Amino acid sequence: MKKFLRIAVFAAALFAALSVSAKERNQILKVYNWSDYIAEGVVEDFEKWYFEQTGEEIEVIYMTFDVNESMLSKIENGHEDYDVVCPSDYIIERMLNTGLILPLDFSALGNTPNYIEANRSPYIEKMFRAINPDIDANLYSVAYMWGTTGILYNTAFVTREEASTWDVIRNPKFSGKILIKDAPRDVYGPVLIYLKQDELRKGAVTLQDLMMDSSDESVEAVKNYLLEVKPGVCGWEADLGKEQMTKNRAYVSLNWSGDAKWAMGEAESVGVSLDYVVPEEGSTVWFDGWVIPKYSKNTKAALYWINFLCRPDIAIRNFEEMGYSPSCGAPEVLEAMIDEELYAPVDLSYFFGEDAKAVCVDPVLFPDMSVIERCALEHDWGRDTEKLLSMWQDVKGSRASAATYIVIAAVVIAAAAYFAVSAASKRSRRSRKRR
Ligand code: SPD
Repeated sequence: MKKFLRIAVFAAALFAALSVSAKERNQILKVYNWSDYIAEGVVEDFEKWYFEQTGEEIEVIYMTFDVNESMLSKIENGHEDYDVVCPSDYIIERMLNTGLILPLDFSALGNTPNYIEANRSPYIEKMFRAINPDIDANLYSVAYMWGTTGILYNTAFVTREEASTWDVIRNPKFSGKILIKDAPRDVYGPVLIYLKQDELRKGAVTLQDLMMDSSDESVEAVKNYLLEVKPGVCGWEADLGKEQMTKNRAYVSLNWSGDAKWAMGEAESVGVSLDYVVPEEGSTVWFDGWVIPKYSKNTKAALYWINFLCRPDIAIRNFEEMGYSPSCGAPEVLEAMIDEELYAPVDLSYFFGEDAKAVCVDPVLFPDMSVIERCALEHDWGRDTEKLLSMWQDVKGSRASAATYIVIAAVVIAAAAYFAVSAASKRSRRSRKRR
């Protein structure tokens, strides 16, 4: 009986494997997205909706990443055939510049409503145009979520004033309780803004200048600053920091607004009070957007995927579960976010149009224009990116120090000497026995 069961399980597994591999490539959609970045059930609902719209079956193969650069390298160097991926602004810029992404062909949508064009926010449109002055990024990519980079802090230990400067990550009061995002560009920008605050105030440089500044001098300055910060850091995290904050394991986290919003909600339910602020010196504003890489093998389903995520009800579901601000500028999205009991009015006309001059929405998600004005978009560094990644390794210490190499070499030499001596003594014992 046991044998029969084993054969049956094997046959079922083989059948499942064969039926997946028997699928035509145009029945498969390979999606590559950030981890923790989509609400439960959305993938399955897309599969059903695609069938309703086109009469064609689709199976989504959903894969995730934590770091922009590792995702890019799979496409740039590995030529992986992902159909649709979700990089951040400066990576979209790089992909545009290097011809790695395809223009969006809306005619592929046939009679399906075009939610992408119907719900574009004027702000997102403008920011996407700023990605590359020569090529309109709106023709190649569609924003998914957006936000700011700032400080998430525990209000029981950190005051708002203390959190309102980037120097909080070097404040000895919070040593051992500081988390830093493991995202080199998102840390480099704010730190450089902090270091250059006097020049910024005097107007000698602009935020935009700093976003392009990959000079040796600036990279070195940021590196030295981060080396000073490092002893107080309890983690360089890609996704786990938000949870650490809700559990009181860290008090200060250099983080994205979406993670902050999620953590603030979770923390409240366990009696921990967190808040988020964009430091006074200025910061970065970022966008993650969908693009279709040139190695895509199913551009039609990829476009449908992007279109589905721009449907207001889907945008609301994703926002409610993930905590990230949707890029969809539909009135339903604004409506879903208004809470007059919880929030004071903010001016969101920049995002939702003139009717949104004073709306009661969480400012962590949709900051007032005054905050946006002190934020800038990151830009691609081209070949200098290597410089940044190498600085990051030096700071985090993943590169072994000279001392580590000396210790390893000493252990190897000692082990080799031990084996050589014991082999020689065995040989001499054997030859003595023979005699
Ligand atoms: N868990 C999903 C996180 C996605 C956040 N993207 C922000 C990128 C900023 N460059």
